[in-house]
Amino acid sequence: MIELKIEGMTCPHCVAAVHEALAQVPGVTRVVDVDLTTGRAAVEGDVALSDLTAAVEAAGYRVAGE
Ligand SMILES: [Cu+2]
Repeated sequence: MIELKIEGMTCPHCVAAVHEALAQVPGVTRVVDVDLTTGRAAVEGDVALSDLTAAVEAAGYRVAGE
């Protein structure tokens, strides 16, 4: 499982957008969680963190520490 911290989510619509963005990254088999309050996201699959970060940024959000 790969965990990342998302910045910029302010409402359930943001959570849905991030969930969708992560789910569409090749190699992701499951989006385990995207939490609005903590910003925590977790995905399963064989995928590079950089690809997840790129997808999150393309959706208009940021990954903490990247
Ligand atoms: Cu929102």
